[in-house]
Amino acid sequence: MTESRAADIASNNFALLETVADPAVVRRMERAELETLAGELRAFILDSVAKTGGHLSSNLGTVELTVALHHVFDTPHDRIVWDVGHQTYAHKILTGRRDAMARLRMHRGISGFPRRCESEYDTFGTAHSSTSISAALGIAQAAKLKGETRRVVAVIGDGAMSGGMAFEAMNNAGIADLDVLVILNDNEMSISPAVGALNRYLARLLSGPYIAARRPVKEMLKTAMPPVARFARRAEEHVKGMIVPSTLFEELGFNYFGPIDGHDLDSLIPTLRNIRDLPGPRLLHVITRKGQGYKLAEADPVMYHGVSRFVPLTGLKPPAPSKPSYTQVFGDWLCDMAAQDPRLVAITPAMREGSGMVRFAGEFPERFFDVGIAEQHAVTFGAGLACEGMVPVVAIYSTFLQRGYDQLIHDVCLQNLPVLFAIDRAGIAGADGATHHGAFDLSYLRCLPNMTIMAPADENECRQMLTTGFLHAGPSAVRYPRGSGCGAAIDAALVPLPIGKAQIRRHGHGIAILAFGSMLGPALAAGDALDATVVNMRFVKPLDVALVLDVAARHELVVTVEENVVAGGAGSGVAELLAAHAFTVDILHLGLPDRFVDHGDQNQLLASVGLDSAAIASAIAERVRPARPAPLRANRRA
Ligand SMILES: Cc1ncc(C[n+]2csc(CCOP(=O)(O)OP(=O)(O)O)c2C)c(N)n1
Repeated sequence: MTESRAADIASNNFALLETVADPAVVRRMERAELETLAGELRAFILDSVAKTGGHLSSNLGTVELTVALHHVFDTPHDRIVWDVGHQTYAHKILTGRRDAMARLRMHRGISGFPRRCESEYDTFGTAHSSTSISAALGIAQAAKLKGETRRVVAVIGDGAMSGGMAFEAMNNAGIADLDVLVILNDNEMSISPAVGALNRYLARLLSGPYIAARRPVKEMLKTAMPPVARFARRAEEHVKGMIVPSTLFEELGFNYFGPIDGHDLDSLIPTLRNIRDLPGPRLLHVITRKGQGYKLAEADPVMYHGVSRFVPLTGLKPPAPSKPSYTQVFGDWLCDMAAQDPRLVAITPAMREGSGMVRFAGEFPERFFDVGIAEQHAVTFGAGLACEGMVPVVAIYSTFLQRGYDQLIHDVCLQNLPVLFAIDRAGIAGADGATHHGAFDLSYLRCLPNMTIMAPADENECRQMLTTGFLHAGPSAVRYPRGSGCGAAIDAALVPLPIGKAQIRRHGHGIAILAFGSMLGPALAAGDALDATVVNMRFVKPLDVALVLDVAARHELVVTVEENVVAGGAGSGVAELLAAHAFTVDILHLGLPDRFVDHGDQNQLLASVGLDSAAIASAIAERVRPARPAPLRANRRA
């Protein structure tokens, strides 16, 4: 960051930016003003994210691209579809949400991702990657069917381009006869350095003779008026076919342009102008740098990918030592288990840092596989490894495992293969919001034959359960929440737990609370307040049948508590079990509601959905309070 820009931040000098009520103002701006606007926008993003936390590197990298897009395209009539959407802060600021950035990702504040309900400029809701080309094609197809004239642009990063959906959409786009512009924002990074053959190919495109051969035609295209550009394109295709191999994108039916400097408005604006009305699928390859303009983020884009609050002049400070997170517990267990068992291999779909695998990747590089943003492939790759006697651990966020669901059913469970799923961010994820909460995994896993599902109540139990799953002969899952647990000592030997055994943690009267995983702590507190029996269920599948039946027989009210939607969750499993044994007992299911929960502070959100100890106690008290003719009795219908 330059001295003057730092001074701008200090003096809050966003004079031009403050005149931008909507993108129409950007469209009217002169070239010099656009440069100033981009500078202010970058400073504003840095200043704002430093106060709220959020995605930083990716947003600093897309400032000029965003300015150029809103300058050249008639938004919102023209549709811009952002992939992942973590890089849309400049877009939000230019589309009327500058002041709202002060409450970015906070409860009742704006989301960190595009949302259709937030702005008409947010054409498609995202946060899971690789959807933009599909959505853009759908939008373009709808315009064609309705006879509407609008331009449609998908902006996708090289990381997101590695996802299967992006390939499926490209395959379709090549024959779809739709006018779609795909902008490939290539910064050679996913969250960590981008991996895979496509990434290597893009790097070759940048350095190879191909670029040199087509540069003169591209220069012409940059400055030409559209009719000339069309001629230039035909000429280029002719020349290109004779002297250079066509790009992968051209082979797929796209007209390929670039690569151009994505921080240079003099490249971006004329190029976008000249190609915006060309027919058919086009791909513009734009080169940007993550963290652009903020030296610390440029030097370490991984650390500055997602940040908490910090001071821009000094940068992020290493976090103060605190209780280890479940993610760290998993990462350490992975290394310990790998040291002991050479069959262990670990797979991540592009989440090395987030899933706590940096240490493992360093210590066991030959057994570490980052497969890119490719959850479906990650699961089936694991299945293949398991077929040959390896024991794969697929480390994956609950929300992203949703992408690999058929693979889980068809490739893993159906073949009863020993793949261990280490499912992080299970439950309320916090500031990333509805797209990232792990709200459904217990429901979608529980119905799968052969699956063993565990939910640890503390860090040590997490370690024990991972060992249990690893040594189990079939598919298994350990799901744990974001953040740290209760601070239990982490000293468990690598020995398995008895499968399907729960543990009574408190003996009480009248009420039995069956707590799953992260809910044990609040359930124990509620149990103290209500003198209730509290059970640490440990296993969601198989349930401890004998213990559940016994507890149900000895209490008037059975309460299930889980950090998963109530619908089809662990509590449903308990109800099904009781019904199967013809047991009648009053049951109360507590869990996540049947609606998408917004973003905000994790604890605040848990309280708001009734999953902290006070809310659990009051929900139970409420249930017990209504006058009932006689105390309910658990009775076996013989
Ligand atoms: C399906 C899915 N898996 C994983 C993620 C987590 N994730 C968020 S951003 C990101 C990297 C995206 O890289 P790229 O598209 O190149 O954008 P950049 O941040 O480099 O600008 C990943 C893996 C996700 N959002 N969606």
